[in-house]
Amino acid sequence: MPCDCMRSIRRTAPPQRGSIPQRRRDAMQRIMSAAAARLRPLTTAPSARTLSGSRSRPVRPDRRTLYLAGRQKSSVAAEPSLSSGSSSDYVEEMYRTWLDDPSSVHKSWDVFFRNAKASAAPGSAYGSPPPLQRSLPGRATVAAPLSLTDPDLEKLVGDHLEVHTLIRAYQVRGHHIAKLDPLDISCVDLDDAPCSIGSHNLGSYGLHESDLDKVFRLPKTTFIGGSEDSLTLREIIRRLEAAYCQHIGVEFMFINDVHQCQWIRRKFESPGILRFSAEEKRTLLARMVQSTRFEEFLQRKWSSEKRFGLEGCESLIPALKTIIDQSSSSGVESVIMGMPHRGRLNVLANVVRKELDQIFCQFDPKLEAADEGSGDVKYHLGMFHKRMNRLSDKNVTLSLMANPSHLEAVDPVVQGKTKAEQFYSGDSEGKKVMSILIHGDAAFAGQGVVYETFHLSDLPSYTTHGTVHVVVNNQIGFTTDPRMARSSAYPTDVARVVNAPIFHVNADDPEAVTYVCKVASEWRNTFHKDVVVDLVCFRRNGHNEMDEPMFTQPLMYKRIKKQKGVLLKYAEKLMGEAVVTMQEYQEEVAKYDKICEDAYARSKDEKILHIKHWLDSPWPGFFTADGRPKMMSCPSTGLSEEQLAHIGMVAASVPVEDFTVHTGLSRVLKARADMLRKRACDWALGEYMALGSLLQQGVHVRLSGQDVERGTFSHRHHVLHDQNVDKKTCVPMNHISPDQATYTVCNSSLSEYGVLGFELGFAMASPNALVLWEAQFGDFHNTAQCIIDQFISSGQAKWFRQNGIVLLLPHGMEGMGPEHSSARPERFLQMCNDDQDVFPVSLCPPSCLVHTLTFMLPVCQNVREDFAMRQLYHCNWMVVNCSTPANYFHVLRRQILLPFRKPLIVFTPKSLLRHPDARSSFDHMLPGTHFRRVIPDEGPPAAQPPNVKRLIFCSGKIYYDLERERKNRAMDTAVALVRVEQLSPFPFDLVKAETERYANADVVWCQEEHKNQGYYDYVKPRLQTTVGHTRPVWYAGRGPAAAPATGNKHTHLMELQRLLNTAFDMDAFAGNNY
Ligand SMILES: Cc1ncc(C[n+]2csc(CCOP(=O)(O)OP(=O)(O)O)c2C)c(N)n1
Repeated sequence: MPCDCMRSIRRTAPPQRGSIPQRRRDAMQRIMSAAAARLRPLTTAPSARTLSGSRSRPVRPDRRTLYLAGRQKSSVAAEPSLSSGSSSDYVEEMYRTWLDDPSSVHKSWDVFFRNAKASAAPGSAYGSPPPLQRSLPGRATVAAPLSLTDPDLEKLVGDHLEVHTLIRAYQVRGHHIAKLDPLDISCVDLDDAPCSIGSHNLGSYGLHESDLDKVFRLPKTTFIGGSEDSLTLREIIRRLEAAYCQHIGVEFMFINDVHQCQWIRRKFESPGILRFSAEEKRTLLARMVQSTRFEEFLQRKWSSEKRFGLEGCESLIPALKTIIDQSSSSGVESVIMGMPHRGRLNVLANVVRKELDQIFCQFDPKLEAADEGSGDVKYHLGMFHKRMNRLSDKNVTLSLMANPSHLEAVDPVVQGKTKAEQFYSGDSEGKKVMSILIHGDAAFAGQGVVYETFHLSDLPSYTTHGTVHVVVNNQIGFTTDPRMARSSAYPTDVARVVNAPIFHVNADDPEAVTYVCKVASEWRNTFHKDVVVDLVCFRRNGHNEMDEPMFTQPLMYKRIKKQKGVLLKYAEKLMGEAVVTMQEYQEEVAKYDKICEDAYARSKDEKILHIKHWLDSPWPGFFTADGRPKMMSCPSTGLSEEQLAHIGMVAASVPVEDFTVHTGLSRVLKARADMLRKRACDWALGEYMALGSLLQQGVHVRLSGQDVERGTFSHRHHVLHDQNVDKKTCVPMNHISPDQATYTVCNSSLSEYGVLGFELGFAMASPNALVLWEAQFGDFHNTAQCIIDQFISSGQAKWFRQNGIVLLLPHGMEGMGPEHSSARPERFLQMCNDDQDVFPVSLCPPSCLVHTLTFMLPVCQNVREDFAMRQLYHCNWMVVNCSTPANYFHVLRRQILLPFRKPLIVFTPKSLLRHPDARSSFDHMLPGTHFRRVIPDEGPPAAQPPNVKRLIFCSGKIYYDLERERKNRAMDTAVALVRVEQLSPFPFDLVKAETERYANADVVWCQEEHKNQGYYDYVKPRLQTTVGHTRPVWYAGRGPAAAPATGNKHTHLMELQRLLNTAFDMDAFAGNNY
């Protein structure tokens, strides 16, 4: 019968206190059966010992896999095998020796065997035998098969094996019965992965109550003995239950590394690990006071404001502080954090230490915003702060990254920024810079980007050498129960893909939380691998403070209402232990309350809100003190002939000795050399020149994306592979000059969301790096749409931070079908912030403008540049579609030579990569040259503008089709072709000059994309604004369509011809309504 909506109780009613739920008992029974199947008598007799339980599986002797019921299978390939017989051989060996001559074995073994033979009273057989590894002189190391006729011996050895199995079962499954849930409503559905451990289940292991006081030797795979190597079964079980079944549940036995498993076992099994000094307990109490009273303070002052409080998981604050303390003590100097809404203000206040008055004034609705941009709600803002860590006595920089509502989207961004900080500080092993990611349980399980981010964690160019993940597992996602929110037992199962240990902990036990966090940071700082802390808690209020949780989770919330606050519980515990007095506790509370009250009073003096005070990634020295660009100009982006020739030579050669490249690649390099002799560049060479020259200037360049090293279209070849030696590679770009910056070019995992987020984070760390992400084909960017919408296009407006990331998006209708054709320019253009209806004269100083018939125009080149700069400065991002290698070269270099940073979206070509006309002469790349926002027609039309009947504006590859068609039709003087290379911000000034030059021509926008796609919707109103709505703007292109392109080559070509016909048909628009 389904239970009432107590959301976490899964398929069964809540367990009675003190009793073991039937479900668990069944579960235990089942696992026992499985384990029983592994147990055999020491003889190799084919019949397995019959043990209780009915669902045992046969075990192949050559497979060391522990078969578990249901979906969880645990590989123990890396574990020393219990069934390998090493310990049993040893005992047998010992017994045989003892039978021969009792004096030839250690005294303790002698006592042991004599007692055993005499069926000693429980507990009295033991006489502390020597360690297993001690070899016996003169004894054979491999015992001949012993025919065990002595039933006592058989039982003795069998019992030892069974005890070992029992120990192992606790290590594998102890977390299943740990008391993790503060509400005790059993949130984890382990029906399919049951557990059979505990003293009441001895029978499943062939053990009996009478064995409880017998002494058993401990295997090397446990540390419960501390300094003892044997214990009674009763004590073994007690210690295992203490280690694995209380408030900490450790999931780690899937890890394929014995050393790492042993490390974890030692950390959790060693006796006395949870002993805290009085001082440590008082510090922990003080942290709990801060965490709890902060939320209470906000609630008192702003009871009707959303703050996504931490109530129910107050121990998150000591958890994070412990991780930071511990990491700082291990040498970490910078911690970069990402987290969602829940408890964020608390983390800002009590972990990052944002001034409380700055937080409180965010609640004041009357304060005006001082900065440009939209700003963001207070629980999304970021922060950067350097402070002294009291435990380590060292400085540590803490950054909490700003993030959007989109849960988990910030994960890869944090990782990218962390990687960049590691890179720039030469921290190649992650010893100085680390990341902490905080998650909600529903989001951690549900959002695919979590998985994508985990998969970056061990890739050479993406690893941050271990992240500590902390899950605020309040067992609910908005109104949704875990049973509806995930198919896995725990919300943390995703972390298993990278062999990260998972430490579940009852968040109502602050000491257990603190211990687990200590171990987690030690793990990270020892193994430099990811680790997860799962804080099992509850959410005292609704999703936010205004939300009524009883609508959907009535029973859960009835229980929550009765739940005592964790601070009070912990304070009472410490008072009971005489660690603090009531008075001391109350003083601690009063002290923190006063800090809040004082800050509140100060916050009232604030008149203005500054978003820039919430910057998570400052760029010291890049801007003026008040955050402005140091100049408003951009130098020429051209290079000297020598530089071009030198970089070209590198691009056309193999700069190392004894390196065999593929013959096909030799041809590519030779073709490059031939081109260079003609002082020309194709697309790949233009890119080489841009990136290489920036490296020469000391600018780090990082190009990342799927297959970018070779290039999807096999045109780039930035990494050469020796054809004879495995993994021998050469990156010629790193051989340009001895003092150059490093070039990082890296094939990424097959992810867009995760990898683009990562690169965005990387670009955040420094303005002096060119960070490029290339999509395999432009349309694949849509799986990273959240990074584009929430961070790239709007990041500066929301969070006052700039970013110069470059997106390279292969685009073009080439008959390849609906996919692989369109990078969806319309989407990027729709998000541009320039006003389609306003000719931006306000960007020009009045002295630089002249009146034309319709508008004021900037007059001279300097003024034009200033206009262009101001336009760029005010835009949210730049969108370009370059038609020549030279222009691509300039726009990449401009990205770094600009005095500010904006994201750059580049639609890049496919067939143009090898198009013989899509070449640029060095002349267009020399000093004095620059990126051309518009490329006017420089042929016959420009010589006789009045004769031109049609002015066609276009962008990208279609230019070459139009050019060919114009030639075929001999219409060189009648039709002018003008390329709009920078689509956004729209080059109003240059476009206007063209429309005025060809005053007799009708104005056409031509594109190869469908009418409802491409550039048309963006360009049309801007062209109309440019001509003051005095002339029609006609369209030549494909009609509207749902799919970006046809899958039929013939149709594709027909469509192309049709649009070209329209473009050159002088009567095409006659009589049409405008
Ligand atoms: C990608 C995304 N989808 C949906 C939402 C709407 N949303 C906000 S909070 C929330 C529940 C999150 O649950 P959980 O991750 O467990 O965190 P909690 O709020 O419980 O702390 C949802 C669905 C969102 N913010 N982001």
